[in-house]
Amino acid sequence: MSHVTIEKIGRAGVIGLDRPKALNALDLGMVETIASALDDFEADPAVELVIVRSNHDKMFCAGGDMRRIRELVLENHFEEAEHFFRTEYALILRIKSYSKPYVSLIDGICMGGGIGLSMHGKFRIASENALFAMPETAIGFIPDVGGSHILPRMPHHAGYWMGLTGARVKNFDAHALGLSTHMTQEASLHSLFEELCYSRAATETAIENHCGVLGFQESILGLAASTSCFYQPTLCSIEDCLTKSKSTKTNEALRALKLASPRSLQETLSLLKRGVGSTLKTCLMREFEAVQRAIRHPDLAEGVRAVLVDKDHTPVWPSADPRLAGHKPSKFPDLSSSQAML
Ligand code: QUE
Repeated sequence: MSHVTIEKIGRAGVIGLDRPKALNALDLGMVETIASALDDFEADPAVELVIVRSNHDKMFCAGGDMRRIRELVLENHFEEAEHFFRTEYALILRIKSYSKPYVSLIDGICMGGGIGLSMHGKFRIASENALFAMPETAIGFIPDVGGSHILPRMPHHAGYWMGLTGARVKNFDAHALGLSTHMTQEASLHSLFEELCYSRAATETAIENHCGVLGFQESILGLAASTSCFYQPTLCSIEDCLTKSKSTKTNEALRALKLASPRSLQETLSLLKRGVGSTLKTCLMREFEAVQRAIRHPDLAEGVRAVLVDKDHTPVWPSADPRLAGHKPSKFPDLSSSQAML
């Protein structure tokens, strides 16, 4: 059974994310079901647009099913883990070039795979409950799902801030950064949905009938305070800048960087820098190679353990161990035998 519902409502093909116990985190079955629904909707002349939404309150999609990925990795089932990401990335490319209007209704948490499912589509409608983040460095992973394409193209270097620190962004900030294309209120989502399904207005007109006109964006100043250090070229200089700035925002960012996997941070910065000049397809191929490395490195299992399994939020990163950093483990003495000698 897949945790997605597929319906035709009026002129719309409707994809409903339906895995509330995991905040709609995507597993392989969900990705496959969504991909085949997109094929069917594209071929069906009665379907004029596609809507993606959650069947449950307070969530859009929390990401990929990283607990499952951790289990596969711990059993050395790397091919099965890779198969999930390959299938997910194919879906993302499909969304990017989809021939009918693709509308995401985002009314809650939208992280990682949720960003992948929505951000490559044409219309992203965010309510006041929408919360966007790419928090993968906290679990020893990388901002994938096309993150290396999206993040380095965001204004104010904000994507570097989001991808490295996992910062959560909402409301006007999310709109100013291009995460949402339209803003609305939770209270308007029902009537927007009805108009999308049943009116004869163009998709964009239907959306605009239910979305607000932007006023003065006070919060953009706070955003600049968070992101200014992320123009720095290296992790060291970013941290140095944040340390010297001593504001609430820079302290928050610094704390997140100190908690994240050192290996993930390096890999992320490199992916984002290379992604700015690359197509989405090239970015996804590069991310897939980075995923192949990440699932073979012990930081991932430890990060998922600390954040999603035990939830102690105190990861002990193998990549932070100076004895291991940059070296092949085989060059080091076997500690158990040296202890035996003592
Ligand atoms: C980084 C991530 C994820 C995350 C937290 C991170 C992620 C993900 C989830 C998640 C959250 C709640 C659930 C669940 C998964 O959290 O990818 O099943 O119930 O799926 O810091 O990449």
